[in-house]
Amino acid sequence: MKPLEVRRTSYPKAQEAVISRALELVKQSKNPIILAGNGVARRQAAGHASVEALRRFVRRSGISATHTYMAKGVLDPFSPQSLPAAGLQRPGAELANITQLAEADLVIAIGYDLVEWSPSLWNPKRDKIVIHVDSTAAELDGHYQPSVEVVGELDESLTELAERVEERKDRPIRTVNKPLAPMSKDSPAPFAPQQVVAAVREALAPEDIVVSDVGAHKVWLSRYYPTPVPNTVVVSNGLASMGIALPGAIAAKLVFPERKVIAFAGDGGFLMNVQELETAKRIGAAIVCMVLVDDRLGIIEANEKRIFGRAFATEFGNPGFVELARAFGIAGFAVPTVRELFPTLRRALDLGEPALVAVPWDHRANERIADRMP
Ligand SMILES: Cc1ncc(C[n+]2csc(CCOP(=O)(O)OP(=O)(O)O)c2C)c(N)n1
Repeated sequence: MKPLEVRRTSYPKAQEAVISRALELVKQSKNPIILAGNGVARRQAAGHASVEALRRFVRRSGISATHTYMAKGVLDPFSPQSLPAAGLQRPGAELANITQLAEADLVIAIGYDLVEWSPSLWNPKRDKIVIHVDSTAAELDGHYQPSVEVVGELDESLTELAERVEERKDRPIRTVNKPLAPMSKDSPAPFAPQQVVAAVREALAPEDIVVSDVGAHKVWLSRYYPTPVPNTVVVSNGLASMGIALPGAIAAKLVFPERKVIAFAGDGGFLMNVQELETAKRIGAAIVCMVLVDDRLGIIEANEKRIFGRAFATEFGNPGFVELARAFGIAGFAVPTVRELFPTLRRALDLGEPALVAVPWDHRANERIADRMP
């Protein structure tokens, strides 16, 4: 039986008058901001034309931009106009880092999915003017009542907006995307999230892929992993199902066999679908599973402590992950010091067969997850 043919819906062009109205609102606004969502990267059939057009719109308008975790790669991470990613479902948490969003009078939401990151978190007082730019009409919500809906093919609408927006070079740039302070390479285990994320970035080329699981590690990866190429960081946010990293990485490897693929998972989420190591071995999917070992459901523990002042039953015992990998017939690596993390990752990635790297992970940073980023 042949697989069904992939069919692509094409949407009509956005109305001229609507685009003009949107640009008028941009002109009148004092503190506009762009909030890009995963819709910008989803329709790869357009060859990332939407991403190119979005980046041009950002550059020409001079407006700073943030994006949700699931939209990693849609903005140029090295542009001073790019703000940190947002996606943690906790009031105030991301606004502490993205003050421009807190202060904005106008939000241009592009390809934004409100299920991923609720508008109540960025528009708590419902006082922001919203421009909705997407291929379909807005899903309405008390905190998401667009004044204008630019509905049409995203790449076409963005090209039009980029072309016609007033070119500005005088807008304030207050980026907080500072490079990370160098950390001692000699630190013993467990390793700080920033160190681990930096090692992953160093080990992978821009086109390579990371599939994240769900937990505190997802937040650290989304915030600290510079992503120049769209669809190279796959994050399950919004409904956020744990257990996605390992099967997701196998799928990514099947689609892009020439790219390196890492499954980036907490110990809790990894063990939910650990049986898929057998699949990876059987079908020869050369993925690398990074298991972030902290013997607890990290984000849940941090939330319980914050809300109730203590945590209940969030710690658990783990199997020896190196032995577990070997029991599945795949290579397993331990990483005793952070200095060895990068070379170990490289070795695992170069094996050409599935491998597991057990990474001692410092969960203490989770308690500061809602604070301003260093
Ligand atoms: C299938 C599923 N069950 C439960 C949850 C709720 N949940 C979200 S994060 C989390 C803990 C994740 O722990 P771990 O995988 O160890 O990652 P860490 O937070 O330590 O980085 C839980 C239980 C979920 N998102 N998905």
